[in-house]
Amino acid sequence: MTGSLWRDTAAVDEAAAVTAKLTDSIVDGLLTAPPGLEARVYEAMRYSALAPGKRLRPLLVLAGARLFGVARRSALQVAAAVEMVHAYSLIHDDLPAMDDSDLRRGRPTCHKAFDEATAVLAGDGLLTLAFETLAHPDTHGSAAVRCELVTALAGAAGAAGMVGGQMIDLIAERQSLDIGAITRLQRMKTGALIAFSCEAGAILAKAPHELRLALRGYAHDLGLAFQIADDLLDVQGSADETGKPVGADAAAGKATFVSILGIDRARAQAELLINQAVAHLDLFEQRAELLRQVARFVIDRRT
Ligand code: GRG
Repeated sequence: MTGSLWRDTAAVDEAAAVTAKLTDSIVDGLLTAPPGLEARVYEAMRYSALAPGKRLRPLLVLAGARLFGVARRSALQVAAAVEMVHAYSLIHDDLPAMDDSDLRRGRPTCHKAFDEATAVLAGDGLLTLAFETLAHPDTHGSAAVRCELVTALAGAAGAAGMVGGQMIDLIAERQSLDIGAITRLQRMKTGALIAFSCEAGAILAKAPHELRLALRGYAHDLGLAFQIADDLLDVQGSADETGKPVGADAAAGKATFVSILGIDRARAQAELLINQAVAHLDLFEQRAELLRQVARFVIDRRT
């Protein structure tokens, strides 16, 4: 089964809209503010985690879980957890000590809407709540499965994954990296969380190793294609569409896939990666059609 790469726009858009609604309702429930003064940090967490975004990682969790018939509640708990980790990373990335950004998801960044200290705490609160959510019995009846999810997300989000990638990214502002080093940086910074999202359904279903490996292969190529699309949007997109400042990489003098390869070759590389990603899904046959469509969505997006 090779699967059509003609994007069924309506199917993906509907799946994305349903995913966003369901995931946001779980996050909303988890972020009910208590009556004390600490309500302010809940408000900041809600402001960022419920702001309009693509909810791509939750979509990957739900699409992956669907391959194995995982219970909806389990998949949604994981979708909410991964989105909270993503939201935390955006809050901290926007801080003056990092990217110093004023605009995110079409709104003032968390530290602009609140203040820097509150934004740091809101990120910390979202990160820790994500792990509490994975460890909750609603996520899975088996403690071993919950533990595996916690370990996998910690690996993806920590110094061997997203945090390590962000460290390299900060160093890249002062030191030029070649394409191999940039590829590694991006696999860690954005690819690791995308890979966790793709594999989570297999963990929940205790799926055979070879199926998990196939999803890892899909995620590996998808993550890089996502990053190239992001680099292209930074050059060709507008702040109105993306909801964040564009041209930031060039302004910071950072080497990206686009600055090294040029627009046409970067676009061709993203297409190649998407074809490779989809090829990993052959053994799931028709059941993986949504994941195939999501792959297309990732490089066709304007936001
Ligand atoms: C601060 C530990 C720490 C990590 C930050 C992911 C990250 C690391 C920074 C984000 C900076 C950035 C713009 C990276 C490019 C790729 C990316 C993650 C874009 C934002 O993700 P989308 O496009 O955003 O999925 P939405 O708003 O749609 O959820």
